[in-house]
Amino acid sequence: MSAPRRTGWIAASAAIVATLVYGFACAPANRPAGTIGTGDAASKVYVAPGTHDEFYAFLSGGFNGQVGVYGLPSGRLLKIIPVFSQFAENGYGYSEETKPMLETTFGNIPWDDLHHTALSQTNGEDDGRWLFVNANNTPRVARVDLATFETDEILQIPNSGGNHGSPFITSNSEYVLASTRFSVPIPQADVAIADYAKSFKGTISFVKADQPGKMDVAFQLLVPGYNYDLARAGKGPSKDWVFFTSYNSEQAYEKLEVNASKADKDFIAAINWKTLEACVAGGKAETWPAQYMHNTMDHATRTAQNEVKQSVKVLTPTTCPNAIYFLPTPKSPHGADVDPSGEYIVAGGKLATVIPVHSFTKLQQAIKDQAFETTIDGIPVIKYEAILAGEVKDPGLGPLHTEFDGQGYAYTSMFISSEIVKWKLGTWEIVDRAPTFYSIGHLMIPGGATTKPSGKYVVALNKITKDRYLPTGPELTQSAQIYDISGERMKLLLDFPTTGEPHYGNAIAADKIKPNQKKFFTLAENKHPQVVRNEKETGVSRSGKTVHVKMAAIRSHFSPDNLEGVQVGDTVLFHITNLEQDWDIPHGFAVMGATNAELLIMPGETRTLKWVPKTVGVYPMYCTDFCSALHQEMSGYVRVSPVGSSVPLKGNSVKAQGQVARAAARGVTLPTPPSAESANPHAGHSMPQPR
Ligand code: K7E
Ligand code: CUA
Repeated sequence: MSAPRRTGWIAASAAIVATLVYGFACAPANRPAGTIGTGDAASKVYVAPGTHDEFYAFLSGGFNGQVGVYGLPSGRLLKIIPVFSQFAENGYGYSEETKPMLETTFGNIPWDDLHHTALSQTNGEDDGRWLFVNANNTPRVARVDLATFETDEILQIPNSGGNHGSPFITSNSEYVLASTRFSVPIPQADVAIADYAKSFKGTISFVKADQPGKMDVAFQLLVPGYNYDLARAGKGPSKDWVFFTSYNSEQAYEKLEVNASKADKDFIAAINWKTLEACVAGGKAETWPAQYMHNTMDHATRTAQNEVKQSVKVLTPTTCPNAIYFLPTPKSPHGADVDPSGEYIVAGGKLATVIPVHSFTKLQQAIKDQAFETTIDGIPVIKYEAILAGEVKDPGLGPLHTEFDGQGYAYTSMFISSEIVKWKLGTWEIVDRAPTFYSIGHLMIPGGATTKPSGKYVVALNKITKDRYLPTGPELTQSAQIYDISGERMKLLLDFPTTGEPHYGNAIAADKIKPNQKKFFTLAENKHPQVVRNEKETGVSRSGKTVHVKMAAIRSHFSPDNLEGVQVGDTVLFHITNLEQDWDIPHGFAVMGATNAELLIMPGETRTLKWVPKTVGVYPMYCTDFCSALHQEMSGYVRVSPVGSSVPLKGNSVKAQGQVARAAARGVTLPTPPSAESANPHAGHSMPQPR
């Protein structure tokens, strides 16, 4: 039996079993795989050569610590943005300028697990300035600048044991949220794990986010020792509130699979951040010592720098009353999603048999009426019935996450039954369901987290790929699928593979991002201490065992391109400035035997590669990015002599020779300033560039 047929049969029988067991109320007949890849579907995702996609999609890369940028609807991969992981392809985390971005109080960490994305918002709408992402393992949030598509800032989160419920954003980008996935002793201490219930706590952090370079933990709220999972900020009437799911209200610390799944309900924590702000302003917060790192990219030098912060403001539910309430929610909830109107809070109870929806209006009334069933650590627990707007019955198995189309419908991912379920807000009736291939986690509608979703497509972000693509050994690609949701029924248009494992993602109209693109860095504004603004400023110098090489890169040579007088054991720092002032002309740099990655140097910037030669010899170095017809000629040598050698330190200059060659090639008379390169958009493009 062929693989596709076998899988088809398995999927069909799984659907039958699910239908038998759960008797889907309004389940339409399962549609055959024939809805896939029809000519009509193909034309809907076809973006003709030379034309652009309508949306940018930013999909988290999960365990790759990066963000994949895709065009929608084509699913074409446009860029990988390294955030928490080193990226040898462009030297992120390897160059001296970017290494500090990965610094933490635990040391320099080359990796993290990136789950969630949040685009900056103004008045509840995506504004296209920044993308925020979380590091799940070593708690951090990062800001990506959408003018450069580069990581611009990373803030470590103190008093946290894993930063999963993050970085969801408030509707004017006031705060990004960060909750601790694992409760831990706070502050950290040597404590018996069996003392979990007594000694372990959670924190919910509010990270000030509205000014680039100034992210900071404004305050933290100390909460009971549960697992805090996901979050959403409110919008419209609920915009001063944020909602966090929690599980393990059992406070189990071993065999969580069983012991954290006992209670019928856990909680959504509803928190009024304006009230917390007022408490901080009123002096109710305690200042606790806490060490955490703040890394920022200095835009003048294009060099990351570190600051260690020493304290954090902490509030508790008793020092700041009326700020947090628990909403009972079945069962081990995962996602908490707020509809575009801000009225409905939808929970994905991963073990629940319904999708519970809470009403923000009812929540306000219940608080007024004090409709509480109990209080936990100073947190009133509101009666379930008092806040429930409705339940979507028999939705399928394993509801996780919900997005909204802005037309009154919600779309919930069903992890176990591998499907998207479309249902109507207010009546809670299921109106459509579509299979996903396979095991969908998050799903994403462009603008689906805002007050104005686009309602055109939903993208399924799947955990398991199985037979969807050509097999690639034991490890298969991850997978996304795009569905047309402009009609009554969802229609699968396209599968596309993703880098890493996508958890959440966001998509935004390309028009909100495209016009702001930085095309190159202005050389005249480059304040890097080792910058060269022309080839005359290049040179080599020694200070003890450190050799600084100030080098220029311009089509199609390095200057200097030959170095002598370097000795074994020297720390050689190649500071390379790309003198080009034109779009899409990076130069690369690599030297044989360097235990490091390459550099990829953008026009107008300076990047530094550190190299410690261990043996004598003559080492080639070269440009790694096919930048012109004479790219192969863009190379040179470093001569490495024994320690104490009398070979003088020197670098030649190829300025004259290089300029003559380039001028001759273009029929220009010397002298030619480097900026003349940009006057000719085709300089160096006389042949196709195999990249
Ligand atoms: Cu559901 Cu980490 Cu958002 Cu993955 S989480 S799916
Ligand atoms: Cu510069 Cu190739």
